[in-house]
Amino acid sequence: MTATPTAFPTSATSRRANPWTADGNGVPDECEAVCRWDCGDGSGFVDTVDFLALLSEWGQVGTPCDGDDNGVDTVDFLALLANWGPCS
Ligand SMILES: [Ca+2]
Ligand SMILES: [Ca+2]
Repeated sequence: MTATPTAFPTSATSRRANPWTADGNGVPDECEAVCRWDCGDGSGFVDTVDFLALLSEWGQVGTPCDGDDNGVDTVDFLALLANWGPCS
């Protein structure tokens, strides 16, 4: 007896439920990952504006420039510097 292999679902049901923005902040996650440190003005560049935004948020938890939700600190500062420039 020959059995026909069961096909994998081809519909969109196997895709992520919400590919747009999982955290509901309106920023596409795909862009958000790349532009994570464009946290000051969303200009598409990690630049001085974002650096100043990070400084203004220093010590605060859960702000746009707090990359790891433990308060804006040196780790976030160094990560911002490491991602300096266009988000592309
Ligand atoms: Ca910026
Ligand atoms: Ca942090």
